[in-house]
Amino acid sequence: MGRLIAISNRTAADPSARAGGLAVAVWESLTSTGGMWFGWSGNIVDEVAAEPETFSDEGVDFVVTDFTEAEHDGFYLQYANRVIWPVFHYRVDLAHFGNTDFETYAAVNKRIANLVVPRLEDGDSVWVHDYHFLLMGGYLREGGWTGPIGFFLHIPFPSPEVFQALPEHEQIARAMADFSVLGFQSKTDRANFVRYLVENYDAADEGDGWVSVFGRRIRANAYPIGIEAEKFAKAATSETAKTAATRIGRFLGGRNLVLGVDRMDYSKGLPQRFEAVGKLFDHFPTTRGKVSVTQIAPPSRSKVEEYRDLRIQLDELAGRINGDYGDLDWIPLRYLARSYDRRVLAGLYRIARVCLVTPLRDGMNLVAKEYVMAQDPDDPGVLILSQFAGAAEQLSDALIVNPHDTFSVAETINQALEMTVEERRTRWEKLRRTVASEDISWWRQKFLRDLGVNEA
Ligand code: ADQ
Repeated sequence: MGRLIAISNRTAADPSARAGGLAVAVWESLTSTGGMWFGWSGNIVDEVAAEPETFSDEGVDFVVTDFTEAEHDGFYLQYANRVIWPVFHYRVDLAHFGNTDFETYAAVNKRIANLVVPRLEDGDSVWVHDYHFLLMGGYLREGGWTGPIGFFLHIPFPSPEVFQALPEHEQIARAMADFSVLGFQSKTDRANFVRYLVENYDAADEGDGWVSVFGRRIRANAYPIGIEAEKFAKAATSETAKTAATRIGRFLGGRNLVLGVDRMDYSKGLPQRFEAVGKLFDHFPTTRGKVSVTQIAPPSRSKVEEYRDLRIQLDELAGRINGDYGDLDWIPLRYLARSYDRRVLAGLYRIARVCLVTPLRDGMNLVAKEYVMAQDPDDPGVLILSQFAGAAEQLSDALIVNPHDTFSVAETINQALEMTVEERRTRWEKLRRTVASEDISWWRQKFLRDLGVNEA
């Protein structure tokens, strides 16, 4: 059986980084096939060394390269995070189309492809991850690699009308069609991509995922990513989780906890969520003094300017809501701009009566799945989920909302708070079954099977 070769911007070279969902999935596949993992070292240097850094750990060979300041800026901060990220999340208004950033983005894709190709052997399969490397398929083919290349996009793929706002959409699409298997989070993302190809390049959608375009046949399918479900359920009853629950319990003083956990990013719909909380207290007075909303949202460092604006907006909204409704012994809404250990998060999820997952757009949203797995089976909480999160396709037993309709979100929070334990159990049991069975291993196996990788 051949090796699996992973390419992603950040690798799990640092053992502590192997705790994240994606890192676990890739890591397990690589250790079982004695594979390789290519990516960025995390270092920014004046001049990149001719040879990348290589080392092995548990049978996995890492090949990582440093970036120059110009590469880190043009490739990572600008084109990946200030062009592709906003456009793919339908925020064309926030995209910064520069003159040379695409060139840097392409050059970094090519430079890494050139590190990969000479190290490939017959029988290997390549698996490329995410929006940093949309052009990688094209450069690997240009370098002479004819074997299988899979690609998984962790973020949404926008509708063709939005994708075409990218000045380089055609170059990107042609390079994407050089992958053998293209994985999307949802059926909607897959349909968007295929419609773009059909409408612009006469592609044929041949069924069972097969698409003919540019004289080739590729496979494009939805592979909704999962979590390490059983492990997360265990984390929710760990000592660390219990201690966290006790600590927040002191703050709650018997009130119901409504929880949000997101990276602070404009795609997550936080201002709209805060507006909805204001409307909850305004229109449903029985909730006043009875509910505490806690939003955990650590800043994303890669999007400094947008983060600053968002932070100001959230400060204002929280200040207004707390000023209007708060009392001597009650803070209606607070947010904590920091990260927590996953076991702490698991403990908070478990005692939260309601979890608000209301992004304006999200590839999948793993918080929704973590919340489900952390619940107490006898007294589960209620998941409120945006129709615009990829997870909504699988988790239809959550309370599904339109995050722009803030009054309706307020009503739904009230509905969740009043829901009987019988209905909570019925909904949760269905959600749990899905999250537990369609977990991270299921996702990996489904993708690798289509790529033709036969895991031992
Ligand atoms: P993200 O946009 O980061 O991921 P998400 O899927 O919700 O979004 O994953 C966030 C992860 O970070 C979760 O595991 C969560 O527990 C953790 N996290 C969030 N806030 C935290 C905090 N304060 N402290 C500690 N941990 C925190 C991208 C895409 C998603 C897609 C994933 C996986 O944007 O749409 O679901 O990749 O493919």
